[in-house]
Amino acid sequence: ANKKIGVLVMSYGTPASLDDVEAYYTHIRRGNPPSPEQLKELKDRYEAIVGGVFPLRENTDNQVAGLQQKLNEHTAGSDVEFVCYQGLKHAYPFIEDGIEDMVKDGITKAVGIVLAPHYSIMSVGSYLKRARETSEKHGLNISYIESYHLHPQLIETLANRVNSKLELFEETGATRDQVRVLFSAHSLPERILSMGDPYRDQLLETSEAIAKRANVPSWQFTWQSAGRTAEPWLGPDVLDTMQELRDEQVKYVLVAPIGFVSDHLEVLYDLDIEAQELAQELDMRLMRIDSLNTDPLYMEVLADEVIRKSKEVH
Ligand code: FEC
Repeated sequence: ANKKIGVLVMSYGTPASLDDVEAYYTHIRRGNPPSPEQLKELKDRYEAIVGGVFPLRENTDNQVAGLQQKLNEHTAGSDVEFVCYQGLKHAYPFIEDGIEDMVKDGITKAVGIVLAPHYSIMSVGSYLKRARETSEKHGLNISYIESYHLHPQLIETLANRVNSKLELFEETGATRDQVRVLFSAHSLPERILSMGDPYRDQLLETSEAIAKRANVPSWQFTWQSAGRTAEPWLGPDVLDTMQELRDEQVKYVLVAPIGFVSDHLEVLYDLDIEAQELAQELDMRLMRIDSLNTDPLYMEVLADEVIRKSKEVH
C-alpha cells in the first residue's frame, strides 16, 4: 500500500490502576482535585465492579484492534492502508498523544472517530476540539465523523440485542407488552438544550429507530449517570423513572444504554449494581441489553464511517 491514512480512534479513557483514580478524576474535573470523600466514593465504585479491574481499557483496546482488522479486510489488495491510533479523553494515551504519534510516523492524512455514536458539544465536541487544536499545530490534514447514531448496522445490532432480552423475558413468563424498554444515555447539564445541542434529539432518533425495528410495544427514554455538580442535569434519571414505573405497576424493565458502546463503570455499576438493587427493592425484574464491545456489526459501522470519511481527505 502506498497511501497511508491515520485513524484517530477516540474514547473516554479509564484509570490504569486504583492509585491512578485521583489523577483521572482530577482530569475529568478540569484540574480541580476531588475532595477525599468524593475520591473514596469513586474508588469504592471501581472496586465494586469486578474487584477494581478497569474493563474500559481492555474494551477500548479490543475495539481499536477490531476496527483495524475490519479496515484491513476492506482495503486488502488496494493501495490504501489505514493505521489506527488511540486517543483518550481523560487517560493516557491522550488525544494529543494519538495525533503526535501519527505525525511521528509520517502520517499526513487522517480521519477521527469517537467510540460514542451521539454528538454533543460537551462530549464528542470536546474530543474534536482537542484533536483539531493539536492537528492544526502539526499541520495534519484530518476530517472527523461527528455522529453515526442512525447507521443501519448500529440500529440492527442494537435491535437484535433488545429482541434477545425481550425473548428471555418471554421465556420467564412475561408477555412482550408487559416489558417496558428504557433507552438510556449519560445525562449532561440541562444548559446544552439552550445551546441548540443535537444530543437529546439524536438519542431519541436512535431509540425510535430501534423500537421500530425490534417491534418494541412499550418504551421510553431516560437519562443516567448524571454528574455530581450543583447545576441541573437532564432528567428524569433512570432511578426516578423506575420509581414511577412501580407506581404504574410495571413489573418488567429492560434497560438499553444506547449512548454507550462498552462495558464500563456507568454500565457495570450504575445499571448492574445501583439500578439492580433498586429493582430488588421495588420487586421489579430488571435486565439490560449486552454492550456492543467488539460486536462485528459495530466494527462494521466504524469501518464504514471511516472509509466514507477518508474519501473527503485530500
Ligand atoms: O469505566 C470508566 O472508567 C469510565 C466510565 C465513564 C464513561 C463516561 C462517559 C461519559 N461521560 C460523559 C459526561 C460527563 C460529564 C461529567 C462526567 C463525570 C464523570 C466521572 C466519572 C465518569 N464521568 Fe463521564 N463517563 C465515565 C466516568 N462525565 C468517573 C466523575 C465522577 C462522576 O461525576 O460520576 C462531569 C464532569 C464535571 O465535573 O464537569 C459532563 C458523557 C459520556 C458518554 C460519551 C462518551 O463516552 O464520551 C457525555 C464511559
